[in-house]
Amino acid sequence: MVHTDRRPRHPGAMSAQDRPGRTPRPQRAILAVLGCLLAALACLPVAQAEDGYELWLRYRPLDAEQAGDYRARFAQLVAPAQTDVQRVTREELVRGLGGMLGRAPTQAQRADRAGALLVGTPASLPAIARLGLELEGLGDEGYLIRSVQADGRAATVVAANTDAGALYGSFHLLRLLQTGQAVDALDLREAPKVKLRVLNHWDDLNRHVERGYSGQSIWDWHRLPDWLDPRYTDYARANASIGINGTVLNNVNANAQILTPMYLDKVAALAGVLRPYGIRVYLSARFSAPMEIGGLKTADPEDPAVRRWWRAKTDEIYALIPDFGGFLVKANSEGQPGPQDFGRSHADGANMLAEAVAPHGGVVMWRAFVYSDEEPDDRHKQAYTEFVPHDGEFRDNVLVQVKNGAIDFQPREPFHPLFGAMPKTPLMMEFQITKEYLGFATHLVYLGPMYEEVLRADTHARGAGSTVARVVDGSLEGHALSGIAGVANIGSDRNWSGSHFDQANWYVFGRMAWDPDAGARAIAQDWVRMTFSPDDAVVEPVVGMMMASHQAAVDYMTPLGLHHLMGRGHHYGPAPWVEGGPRADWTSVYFHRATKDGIGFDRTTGGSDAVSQYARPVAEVFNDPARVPEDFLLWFHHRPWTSRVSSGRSLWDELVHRYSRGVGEVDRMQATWTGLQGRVDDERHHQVERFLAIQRNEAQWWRDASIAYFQTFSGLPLPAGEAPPAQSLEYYKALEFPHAPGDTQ
Ligand code: GCW
Repeated sequence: MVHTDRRPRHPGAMSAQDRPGRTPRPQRAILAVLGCLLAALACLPVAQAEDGYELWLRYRPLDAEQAGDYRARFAQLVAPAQTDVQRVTREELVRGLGGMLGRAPTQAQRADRAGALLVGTPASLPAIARLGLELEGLGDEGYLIRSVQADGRAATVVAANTDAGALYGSFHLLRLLQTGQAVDALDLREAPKVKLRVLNHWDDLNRHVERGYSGQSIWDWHRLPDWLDPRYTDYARANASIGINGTVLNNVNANAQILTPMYLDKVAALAGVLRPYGIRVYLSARFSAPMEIGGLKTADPEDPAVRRWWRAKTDEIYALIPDFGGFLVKANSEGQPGPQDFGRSHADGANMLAEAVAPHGGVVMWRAFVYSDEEPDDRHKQAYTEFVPHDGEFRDNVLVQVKNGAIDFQPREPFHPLFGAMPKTPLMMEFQITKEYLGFATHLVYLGPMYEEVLRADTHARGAGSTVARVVDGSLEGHALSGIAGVANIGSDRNWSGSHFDQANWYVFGRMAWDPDAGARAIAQDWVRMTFSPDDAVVEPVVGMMMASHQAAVDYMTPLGLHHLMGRGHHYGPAPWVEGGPRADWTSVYFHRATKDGIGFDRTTGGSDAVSQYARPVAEVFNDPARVPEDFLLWFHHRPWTSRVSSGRSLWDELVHRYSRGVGEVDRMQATWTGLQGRVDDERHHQVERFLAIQRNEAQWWRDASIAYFQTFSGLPLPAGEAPPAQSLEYYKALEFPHAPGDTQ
């Protein structure tokens, strides 16, 4: 990426001694010897730093045979660079093709030989216009990639209606080469199914990142706007390569200062870096900003002065950033201010902001992650209870942003009952990419299977096949606006995400936001090929580890539908014993409800009745202990310790079995990874190996602490062959982690 290119020089490149020179003879001889030495050195394989900075855009030289084949296909590049987007597209192609094929293609204004690559739009490149391709239906971000005859010669074309489409198509073409695909008969058509594909940074202005485990915030606010860290460009490249087209720069627990002129200048500078890559910036707005930075006495959305303030503020933002995306808002949730503070509804609050951004084409993403302080009801039910009555009241540039599950990004949650329950409102998915509840950045947990499970879940809102994906992409109810957000795992760490494997979660988020029907396994295969090695002997075992990793973490942390059992505040490690404190629904005991009789949260019709928030066919399944997917058994049911589960074991024995199974899976991951030594560069191999060792220890800790604790309720012995916890329950309870990363401030 933006750093010294340490690739070995291409053997054919001319060096000083090859050139006809005028140097006197004796010196020439010495220089010739030196030159030969230098040339020899240049041809030695130079170890390339593999510190993870380049992500999946490494563009390492391909093997000779493949490179030769591709080189003939991409000998000449015809890609205009009249606009910023066109310029970065061409730069990326030159960088990518040059890196992989050993030499950059020659560049030309028009194709005049076989093996040209034409990139652009009918407007930007006459040769593309002449091809008469069917670009209708590709919208303003889609593209096609096709092997064609252009003016009688074999060529490859990446064509789109817009520059952004051509950029996305170019990244796709590079991916084909990175993953070793045949390129002689290409005929690909792609358009994103979801309109807004957005990262949410939970980054504070002092560079602390809430639930961030990869260093400080990537945004160096203090040095902005004058210093534009090259990382911003590489961040934009990485995002564009997976189709992300928006980013919310600051934490939803927002500081109103981001809306002051000083910070807006910084935001505008970032927007300038991201714009050529098709990425719009958005900001989290603090609802009480008119009082905090506007000098008003109220932030009541019905107050004319408040409305005027937001309109003026919005106009000010658009004057600086004409393509500003809009606002993300966390309101009346976990102590954040909101319209309810003034007796108004979520719709009133959202609509006020929506009205301000509407003339500029902006949107409001209003979060549904709400649960009230006073509300004694099951927290699972509260978002639905608060939002469903307002369906149909939101302006048409408002999206309601819903977490994948009803509690809070737990290791596994059933899909949120709001999906399918607000047909008149575009519902945006909010996934968490940062692993707040899944081992921070040290545990290898690939989130692809979890995203896939949620997106493919059937809400039955309009009969069978009404998947969450169809709700989110807008097709179920015919919404033009649609969106997916991911809480970013990006920070200042050299490898961006805190660990090499956490890069895969950023990657899969983008790919699934573009196509919610994409498969987690295929995406993992692409990622491994691009990030580690195209060697099948690496790809298959690594993909195997990744695909098993989410279930493994669920097993060793919260099996059978248990949830919210982590340490208080920082959320690090097991703490099923957490009780007391400011609110019951911030404790573990509230969620697991273990007693001498059994364990689990009764959300059936006889319990909190959360099941009834789902469409009838789903509710019936969840309500029935014999039919509910076992992965959600204790999410919806309180079950006796001795009741039988499908394996034939008692619930207690199954619980212990699953805890151990999770730990066992980490053992297998370690063995697989150790076996890859020498096939993966030492630098990354070593770190992953050490992180897996941490994960193994912590998996054991989760198992042991949880079993020691739950055994005090079940009173049952461990099944035969199960090792007792290594330490006493008191030992685990006494552990403290005062400076665990990512905590709220
Ligand atoms: O997951 C919880 C986190 C909070 C977070 C909140 C939210 C930004 O523990 O740190 O605050 O959810 O999503 O608003």
